[in-house]
Amino acid sequence: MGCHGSVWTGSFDEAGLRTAFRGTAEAGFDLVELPVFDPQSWPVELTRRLAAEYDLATTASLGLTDDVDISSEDPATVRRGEDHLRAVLQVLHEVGASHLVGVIYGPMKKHQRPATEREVRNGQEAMRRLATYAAALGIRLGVEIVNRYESNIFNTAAQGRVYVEEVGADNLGVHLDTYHMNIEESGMFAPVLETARCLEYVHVGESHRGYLGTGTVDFGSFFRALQLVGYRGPVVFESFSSAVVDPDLTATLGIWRNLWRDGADLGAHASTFIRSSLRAVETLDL
Ligand code: FUD
Repeated sequence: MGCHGSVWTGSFDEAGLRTAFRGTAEAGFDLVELPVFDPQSWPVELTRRLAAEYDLATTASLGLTDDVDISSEDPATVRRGEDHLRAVLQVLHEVGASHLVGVIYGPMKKHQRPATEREVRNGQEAMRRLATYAAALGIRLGVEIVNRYESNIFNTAAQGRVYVEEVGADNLGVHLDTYHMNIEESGMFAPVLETARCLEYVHVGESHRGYLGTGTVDFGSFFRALQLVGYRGPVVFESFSSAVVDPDLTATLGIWRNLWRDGADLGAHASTFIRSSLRAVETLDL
C-alpha cells in the first residue's frame, strides 16, 4: 500500500524527497511513488538511502511530453522518447524501484484530435522494446488509463487491455486509477474484471482528487472487484491540491483548487481508509 509523493511535496530535491519519505512512512504506507519526470536531475543515491532508512518500497510514475512522445509519427521524436524512458528505467534500477507506471505511452495533455493509427502503432512498437529493456532490469511497466482530457490513445479499461495485449510483453500491464475510471467507465467493478489478467498497478483517488470517501467514487465496488480477481499488486493513494505545487503537473492536470492543506492529515486518513477497505473485503467469499 503506497502513497504518491505529491501528497507531501512539489519539488523532489533533497529536502522534498526527505519530506515525501518521512510523511509516507509516518502515515503508515509501505511504498512511495516518485514522479521521475526528469531522470537527469533525480537524486538517485539519496533516494536509495531514504528507502532503506524509512524501510519503504519505491515505484515511479510520469507523463510524457510532446518532445519525448514515443507515439509520435516522427521517428526522431520516438527515439528521443525511448532514450528518455530508458534513462528513467536506469534511475529506477539504481534506486531499486519495482514499477514504472503512468502515462508512459504518449503525451499527458489535452489533445485536440484522436490519435492516428500510425501513432498508436509507433507507440506500441516502442513500448515492446522498452518492456524488453525494463525486463532485463527487473522492472514492471503499467500503462495508466487516464481520462479524455489527458490522453487520446485510450481512456477505458477495455481499450487499455487491447493495447497491452497487442504489445504482448510479460512485464507490461494495465494501471487503473479510480479518479479516471469515475470519469470514463460505467462503474467501478467491471473494469477490474475486464483487466484482471493484466492488472499491474492501482491508483486510488477520489472524484475531486481530495480526501477519500468525500467524493462520488464507489470504492466499495472497486475493492470488492480487486478481492474477486485476487489482485496482489500495489495500491497507491494519489491526491493533488494547489497547496502542494509542482508547476508543470499542476498545469497539466488542472489542479486549481485547494482541496486540502495538511498532507499529513490527508495521508493518515487515506492510509486508514485503504487499509480498512482492504480488510472489509478480505473475508468476503465472492
Ligand atoms: C494523472 C495521473 C497520475 C500521473 C502521475 C505522474 O492524471 O493520474 O497518475 O500519471 O501522477 O506522477
